[in-house]
Amino acid sequence: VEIAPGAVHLPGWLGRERSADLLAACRAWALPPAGLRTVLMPNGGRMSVEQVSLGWHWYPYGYARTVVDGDGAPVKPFPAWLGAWAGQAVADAGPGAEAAAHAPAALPFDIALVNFYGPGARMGMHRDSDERVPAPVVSFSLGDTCLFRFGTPEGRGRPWQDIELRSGDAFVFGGPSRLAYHGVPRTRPGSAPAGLGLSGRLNVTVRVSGFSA
Ligand code: MD3
Ligand code: FE
Repeated sequence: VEIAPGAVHLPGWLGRERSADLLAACRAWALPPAGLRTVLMPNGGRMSVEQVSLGWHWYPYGYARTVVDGDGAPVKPFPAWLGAWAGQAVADAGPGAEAAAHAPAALPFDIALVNFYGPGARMGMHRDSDERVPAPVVSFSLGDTCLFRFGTPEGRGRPWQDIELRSGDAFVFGGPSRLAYHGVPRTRPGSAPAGLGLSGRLNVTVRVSGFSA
């Protein structure tokens, strides 16, 4: 389902097996060193979402190989299988999600950001511009349903579209949607599928850094 040019929602794409495997991997990634942490923003506020990075460590605003704003440990490796899933989701999304200026698979996926939303956690409207190439971003959701707000590249305000993201959904943001503002105004605590065994919401975004080493 294409909700805007290059923004393709793939409901239920993960299925049960990949959902269970991704959740198990997230539990391991959450552990220290270089595990789950809240991010202190330059304005002094702390993000309500807890986050862990793979491949390259994101901090406001850049990427590093160590947790420069936390325990200082080397970032955990980015697993090849997660890059393969993201590449398959991009292929399943169809040609609109490929950035015009970016040849498919010209560069491999090499970053994942794992976001954990406990009760009341949210993410304000922002855009993701710390990567150096226009490759698509692929998002995978697990656990509680959330309200996802998708705006325009022009600014944080309206117009926007409100969409529910559910456990098992994939979303590909490529082409003109890659630099659109977006956020998560709320989750729906208790809405996770009973069989999964997750309280709260996890979102994994898979990205191409464009960094050389
Ligand atoms: C559109 N995560 O990690 S996923 C983020 O649910 C982030 O945790 C949200 O925004 C979450 O930066 C939303 C959907 C998403 C992720 C990355 C994008 C949409 C995007 C990058 C570019 C355009
Ligand atoms: Fe984002």
